Amino acid sequence: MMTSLYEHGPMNATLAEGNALRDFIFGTGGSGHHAAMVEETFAWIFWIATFFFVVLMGLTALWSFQYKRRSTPVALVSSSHNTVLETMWTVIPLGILAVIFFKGFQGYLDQAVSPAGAIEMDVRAAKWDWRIIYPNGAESTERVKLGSGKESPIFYMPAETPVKLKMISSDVIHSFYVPDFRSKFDVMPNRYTYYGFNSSAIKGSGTLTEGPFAGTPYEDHWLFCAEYCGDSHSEMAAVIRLVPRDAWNKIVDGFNGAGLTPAEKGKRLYTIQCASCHSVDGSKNTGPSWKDVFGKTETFTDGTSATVDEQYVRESIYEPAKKLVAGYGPQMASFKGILSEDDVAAIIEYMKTLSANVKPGEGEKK
Ligand code: HEC
Ligand SMILES: [Cu+2]
Repeated sequence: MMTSLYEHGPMNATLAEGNALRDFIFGTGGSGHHAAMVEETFAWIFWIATFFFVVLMGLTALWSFQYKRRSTPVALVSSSHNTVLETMWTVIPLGILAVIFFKGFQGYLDQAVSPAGAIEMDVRAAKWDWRIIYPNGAESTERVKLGSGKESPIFYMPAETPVKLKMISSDVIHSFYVPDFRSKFDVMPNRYTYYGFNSSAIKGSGTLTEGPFAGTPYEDHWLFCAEYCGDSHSEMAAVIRLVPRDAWNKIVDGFNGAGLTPAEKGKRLYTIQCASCHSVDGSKNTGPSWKDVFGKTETFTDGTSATVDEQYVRESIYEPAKKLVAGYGPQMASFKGILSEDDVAAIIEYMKTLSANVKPGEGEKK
């Protein structure tokens, strides 16, 4: 189990080891088949640029010395035109740029078009959480603590498997960025974007030590948001954990949450979608804490007030901007179309368990 974003060491490399330049530029830890492609293209561009830098700077230095103004300032007549030279310095760079373009385009298409037979998963981005919905509809409930104390999800992915991610945002533009995969894809509101890759084999960064899958080898890769999306953008992180395909099937089945009570289901939803802005311990975050909120009298920015009851909570989830709690801004996006009535009911039950305003037994779901 990782403890902190900052303490965590480099992820293990899957590409040729011992390339000092590559390691210097990218760090180690490339994973997935795109990483090698991106690094290769980058190396090409790097060496072409280095070559021209050396040639141009060398000639500049040489000629400024050679043609330095000496005692007899006689201006030489320079030829106005050299067709051969001009054709060459047009055609050769054009060819080089065309090669760079095609290599880059090929790499882009390879990521945007998913490999055949890929397992499809949904990625949902919202300020400031990543969610991955597995093919069985389940979501990960495992969390890793970042250096700031924020808990971020651990997404399980099958190793050596083609994977297709269908991504959408429910608010602003985010960007799905996995440095180890050398890939970055925008995640937009109102439009699906796709990112496909063949996951690497596990090179063994460790074995799970806890839970029913103890002993399973795994390998972790950080996921970040690479599009500035507001206050907690820098904490919009998650861990992508590769595990063997058969273990993945079982782990993901274990996430489906069958047999939970409404309050437990509400807690799950809270952990996955609300915890980045709402605490349950009374501390103020981007949004108000949920501790003791149910049943209390809330005051709004327009000076009015209301009791926090079921009706109000439902409205706050579906139309958060309608009543703004005094002291807070309109940061929360609507969960209409994202949370069902059942989900909202479950969250209400969970909020009741957090509030001293609800007497034990009162209002409990029978
Ligand atoms: C991006 C940050 C953010 C996220 C994520 C978020 N909220 Fe909020 N929420 C806020 C802010 C800010 C307020 C206060 C302003 C307002 O009333 O809209 C608020 C207010 C609320 C209120 C009213 C609380 C009160 O004290 O009166 C409820 C209920 C609520 N949110 C539920 C949810 C639920 C349920 C989720 C997850 C499904 C969620 N929120 C996710 C930011 C967020
Ligand atoms: Cu973001």
